[in-house]
Amino acid sequence: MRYLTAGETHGPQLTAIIEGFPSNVTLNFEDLNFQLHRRQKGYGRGRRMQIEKDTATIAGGVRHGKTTGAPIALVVVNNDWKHWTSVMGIEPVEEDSEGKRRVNRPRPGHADLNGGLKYNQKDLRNILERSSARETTMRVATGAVARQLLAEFGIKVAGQVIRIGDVEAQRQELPIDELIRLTEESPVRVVDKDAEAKMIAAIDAAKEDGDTLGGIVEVIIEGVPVGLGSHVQWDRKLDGKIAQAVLSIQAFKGVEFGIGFEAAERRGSNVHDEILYTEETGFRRRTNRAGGFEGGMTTGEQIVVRGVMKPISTLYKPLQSVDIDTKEVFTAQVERSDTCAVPAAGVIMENVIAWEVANAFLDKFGGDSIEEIRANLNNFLKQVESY
Ligand code: EPS
Repeated sequence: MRYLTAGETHGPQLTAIIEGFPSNVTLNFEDLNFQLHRRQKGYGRGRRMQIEKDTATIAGGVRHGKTTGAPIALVVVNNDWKHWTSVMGIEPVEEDSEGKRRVNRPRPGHADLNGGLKYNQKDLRNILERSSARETTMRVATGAVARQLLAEFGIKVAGQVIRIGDVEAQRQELPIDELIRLTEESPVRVVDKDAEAKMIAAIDAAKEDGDTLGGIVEVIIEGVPVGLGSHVQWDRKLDGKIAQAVLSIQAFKGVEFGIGFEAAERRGSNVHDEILYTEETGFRRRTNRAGGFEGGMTTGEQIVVRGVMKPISTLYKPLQSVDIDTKEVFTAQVERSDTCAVPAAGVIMENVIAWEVANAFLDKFGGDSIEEIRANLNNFLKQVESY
């Protein structure tokens, strides 16, 4: 499977095409839009989220509620476009037109300057419009489609915020359905109520100061069979693919699995997961410090991934920058933005990881229809059982 996205943050619409999705999968449009709505929630977002009410339209690949195997085309309209038709219009305009809202003061931390130099654009709006995290709408839409394939096989996805700024949530071991329910009720997607209040206060304080906050989110996937991914080639290791997907989310700077970076401090005996066997459960691990991967393949335990998001680069009290015309020192341009998007980033991370897992699932059990995939999976599970 593969997908591409297109569209600008203040353009008419966002578009995605999914290629290679199997046939006969029932697509639940409510579930798809529920993922888009989850991404728009979260304490700390700006005014833009009151303007947009993201809803996906399917423009290909689905008939009478089921996929046909043809490319799936997804469209999300930008409601804000009506305010930006002259700024973002397709038609040519005068070079020095006021209506262009030209950006010539690159914002530190954004793609503005590198993109301007690379694509030889003297209006940095041509860079920021595409580099904007608005694009993650389509990453969630494509992931939400993949997630429905995973759900057919009982695979569940959850996410929780672990840290915002200097506030860390107490991590609690909960059944996955409970974790999904409790995080959904929280405006910052944490279970720990004490941390929730402190995170909200930290976001308010950062907003007051014209500043922004980053954090850490954790995604858990349960019900994945053993053996997705492969040890035999570097680009078939599924943990590697998930890491790439997470780091490709706007503003993500780090990723870890299981105990992650903590493994550096511990002895091996306190890092690796002992292997157990019973007739009932088959092979299991006593612990899951590896976060569900050994040798680039799933162990069958929960996949546990954490990602680090840096604070959003657009600051209402901007940092120093240089005017690209005059080369004079200025404070960077202010564009409307969010104070903290960590809760939304958790939703994005869930869905991009769901995509990677679904893709690896199809690599292993591939077939053109859901029936063929199910037969392949059942064969493999029988083989594992009698191993
Ligand atoms: C973003 C800036 C803000 C965010 C936007 C991402 O948009 P605007 O510049 O229109 O205020 O709200 O996020 C979304 C629109 C979204 O759907 O997530 C940026 O610069 O990345």
